[in-house]
This record gives sequence, structure tokens and C-alpha cells, in this order.
Amino acid sequence: MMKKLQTGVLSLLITVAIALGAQAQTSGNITVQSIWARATPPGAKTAAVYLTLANNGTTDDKLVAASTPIAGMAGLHTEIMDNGVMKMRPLKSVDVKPGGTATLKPGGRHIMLMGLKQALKQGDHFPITLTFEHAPPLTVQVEVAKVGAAKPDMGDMHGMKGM
Ligand SMILES: [Cu+2]
Repeated sequence: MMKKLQTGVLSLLITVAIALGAQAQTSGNITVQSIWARATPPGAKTAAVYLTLANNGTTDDKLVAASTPIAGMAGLHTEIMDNGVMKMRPLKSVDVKPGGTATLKPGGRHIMLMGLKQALKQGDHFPITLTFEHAPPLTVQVEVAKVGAAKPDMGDMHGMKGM
């Protein structure tokens, strides 16, 4: 009985720790937040990661690369309209101006994961390491939202609204 209670408290603490890990994290002048991906259908080999970068410094910086153990390859992409067809194109970097933000979101820029080694399930987390031109590399946790989500649902999931 007591043991069961302790285990419950422990898993709650772990959940809180992971939830906090998914919140804003800072490396040098760059703060990364709202890091999320959509759940993938079984057998999917690709996924996209979205996030928001903020530059708190006085000089330009850029996101230049990303990597994650759950995918064979990760690269920066943007979506463009080509004759009415949405196409993805590789992107060299995502610029973040001093005092500015850059948002990667559905329908625009994203981090493309290719050679996905596992399906992304809603509520799961996985690490991704971001490489910047100036700020030191930063590993953050990606929150998996439901299939087709238009925005991260972690605010609702963890009841953090209004806190
Ligand atoms: Cu893509």
C-alpha cells in the first residue's frame, strides 16, 4: 500500500520534471520553447519538430543543425507553394535577430526527421540537440502532440494554464 503510494509520487515527480524540461531552455543568448512534434501513424519514416527561438543578445545568431537519437537524420526544412502544390525544401539555417524570435510551425519552417526509428506517440518525449552558429549546442525535450495538432497541447495536458 505504502510502496504503491511512493511509486505514484515518484512517477508524478518524474512527469513534472519532464514537463519542466519541455519548457523554455536557454543556451547563451538563445532561448528555446514550445518544442513539439505531431504524433505519427505506425510505420511513418518522417516527422517534423516545431519550436520557438528567442535571441536575448545583441548579435545575430542562427539555428544551423539538429540531431536526435530517434531518427537517422534531422535537417532544417521550409515549405513553399509551387504551382499550388506544397513542397518542402532544405533550409540552410533559421536566423534569429537580436531581441527577435523565430517560430517553426506547421505550414512553414520545421526540423525534418528522416529515418524515424520509432513511432511518435501523443504524450511521449524525445531529446533533440540543436546546434547554433554562436550559442553552445542545446539538448531539449520534444513533446509529442496528437496527430494533426496545429499547436503544442502541453499547456492543457499538464494543467499549467493560469499558473
Ligand atoms: Cu520537411
